[in-house]
Amino acid sequence: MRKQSKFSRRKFLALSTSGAASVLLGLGRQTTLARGRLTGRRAVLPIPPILEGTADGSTMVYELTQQQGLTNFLPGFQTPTWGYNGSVLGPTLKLRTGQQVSLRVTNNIGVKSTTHWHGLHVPASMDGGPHQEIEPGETWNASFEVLNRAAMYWYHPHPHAMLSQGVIFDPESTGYQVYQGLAGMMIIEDELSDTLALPRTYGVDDIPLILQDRRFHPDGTLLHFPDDFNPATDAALRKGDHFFVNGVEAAVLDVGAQVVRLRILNASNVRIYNLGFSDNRTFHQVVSDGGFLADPVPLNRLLMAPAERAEILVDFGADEGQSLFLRCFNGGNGTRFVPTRLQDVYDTLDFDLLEINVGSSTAGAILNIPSSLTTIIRIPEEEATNLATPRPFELQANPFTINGNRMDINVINERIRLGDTEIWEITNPNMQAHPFHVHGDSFQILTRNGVPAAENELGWKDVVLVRPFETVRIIKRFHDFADPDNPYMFHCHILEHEDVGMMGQFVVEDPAATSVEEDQLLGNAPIEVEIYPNPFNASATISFTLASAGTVRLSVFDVLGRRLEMLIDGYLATGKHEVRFDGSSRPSGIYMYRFELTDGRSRSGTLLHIE
Ligand SMILES: [Cu+2]
Repeated sequence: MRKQSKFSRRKFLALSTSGAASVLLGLGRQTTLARGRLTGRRAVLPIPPILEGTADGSTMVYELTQQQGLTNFLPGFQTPTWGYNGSVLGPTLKLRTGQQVSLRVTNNIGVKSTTHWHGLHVPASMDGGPHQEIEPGETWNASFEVLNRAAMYWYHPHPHAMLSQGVIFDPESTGYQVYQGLAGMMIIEDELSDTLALPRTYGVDDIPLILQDRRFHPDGTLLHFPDDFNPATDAALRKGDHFFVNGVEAAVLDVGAQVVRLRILNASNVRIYNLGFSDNRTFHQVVSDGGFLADPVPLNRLLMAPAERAEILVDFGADEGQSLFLRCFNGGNGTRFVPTRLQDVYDTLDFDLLEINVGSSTAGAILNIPSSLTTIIRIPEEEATNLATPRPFELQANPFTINGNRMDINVINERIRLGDTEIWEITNPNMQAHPFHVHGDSFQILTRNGVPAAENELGWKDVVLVRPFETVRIIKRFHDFADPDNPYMFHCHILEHEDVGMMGQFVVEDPAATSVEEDQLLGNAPIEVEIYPNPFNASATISFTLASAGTVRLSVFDVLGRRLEMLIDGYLATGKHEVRFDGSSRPSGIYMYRFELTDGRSRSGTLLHIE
C-alpha cells in the first residue's frame, strides 16, 4: 500500500499543487485544510436535498434510484461515480416515528445490489441486507412502520459478493458500492425531538455532515485498489488521501452566531476520525446512533468509527465574524486503532475537514444548549436471559472471521429466541479496532474491559468500536420480528473486513410461531396439556386432556418448522391421554409440539431438549 500510494501521489502532484500533498511529502506536519484553501478553490458545503415522498393512503412512498453519473470531486476532473437519485451520495429521507412508509429502490447501476436501512428497527425481510438482492433494472419495495427513536440513520448497499478470491474487487461487494458513492442519510423525528428546543432548520442551523475519504487515479477516476495490488504486502482497505464532506473537499460552511446542530455520519469504508474544532472548543453531543442521550455531553474530541453517527451542538453565539475548522485530530493516535503496518499518514495526523465561517444569527436562532434531553432507561443486566453466559463474538483477523466462521450466506450462525434480551460479549484479540454493527434494533453498551461505557456511549447504539485487545459487552432486546427464514446481520463495519468474511447471520425465532396465526384466527383447541419433564433429557411425556372426542393430530417440529414426527393421528375419546416423545437421538435445543383438530383449531407449545 505504501508503495502504491506513493505512486499515485506522485502522479497527482504533476496535475495540481496541493496543501495536503506537501504534508504527504514530509514538507511539514502542520494542519492543512486539504487542497482548496491554498489553490483558491472554495466550495460552499452542499446540503443533500430532502427527498419528498408521495402519500398513498396513509403510507408515504419514497423513490430511490441507484444510478451512474459523473462527479466533480477534483478540480478539472469528472469522476465516474454512483449515487441515489444523482451522481453521488443520496437525498436525505425525513421520516416520522409511527409513519407507514414504502421505500422503493430501483437498481440502475448495472450490477446486483441491495439497500440497507442502517440502524432501522424493521423486519429482517425489509432490512435490505444481503438477502434482499435487487437485480439490475429491478425495483425492491421495502415497506414498514417507522419504529425508531428520533436520531439520524443512513442507507447504503449491503450486497454480499460470493467470490471467495478477490471478493473486495467485486463490483457486487458492499465496500465497492459504498466507495463508488452510494450512501444517504435518514433523519427520524418523533414527539421527543418535537418538544426539545434544538436547532431544526435543515441546512441552516441543522446541518448534515457526511464524512468520506477517497483516493484517485491520475486520470481522476476512483482508485479502489492499485493496479499492481499485492495482497501479501498491500492493505486491502479503501482509505483515501482526499477528504470529503457531503461529497465536497475543502468546503466552507456559513453559520449564524448561534447554537448549530451538526448531524455527523462517518460514511467512510475504513477511516476513523477523532473530531474536534481548531480552537479546541467544547461542544455537546446530544444524540448517538439510535437516539437522544439523557443530557448533552460536553466534549472537545469525538471519536467516530465507520457507520457511527453523532449529533452535536456547537455554540457559535460569541463568534460572529470568526472562522474555524472542523478538524480531525488523528495526530498521536499511534497504534490505538490501526497497527503501524496498515497506517497511512492520515491515521496519525491532524487535518481539517471543513471551514466554518460565522456570520450574524438567523431569525429564531437557538441560543442555549438545553440542560437535559430525555430519560434513558438502561436495560438492566438482570433482564438478559444469558446473564451468566453472554453470547461470545470473537473478531478474528487473517483470515477475517467471527468466532472462526467466515460469512456464509447459507449458514445461520446464531439463533435467538423471540422475547429474549441478551448480552453479547465482543472480543477483539488483534491490533486493529473493529466497529461492530448489529442489525435489527439499537443496543446499549454495558462495559468496555469491565469498565462502564463513557457518558456519550450510554444511549442507544448500533455500532460499537471494539479497540485492540478490548472486550465490549452490549445488551440487546429481541422482542419482535421473529422470522426463521430471513436473518439479520452482525459484522465489522470496516467494509472490506465485512466483504472478506467478518460477518455472520442471526435469526430471531418464535418457538410457537407455527400456531400463532391459527390460534388467533380460530381460537385454541380445547386441550389441556402437561409435559414432564420439560426441559427433558432423553424423552418427554406429553399428557393431555380432550374436552370432546374427535380426530387429533399431534406433531413435533424443529425450530425451522419442519415436522419431525407425528405422534398421534387418529380418533381419540374424551378424557386424558399420554404419549412420549423420544428426543435421545436428536440434538439439544427447542422443539415445538402442535395439536391439530379436524375443525382447524390447534394448540402448540415448546419442548426444551437438554443434554
Ligand atoms: Cu474489522
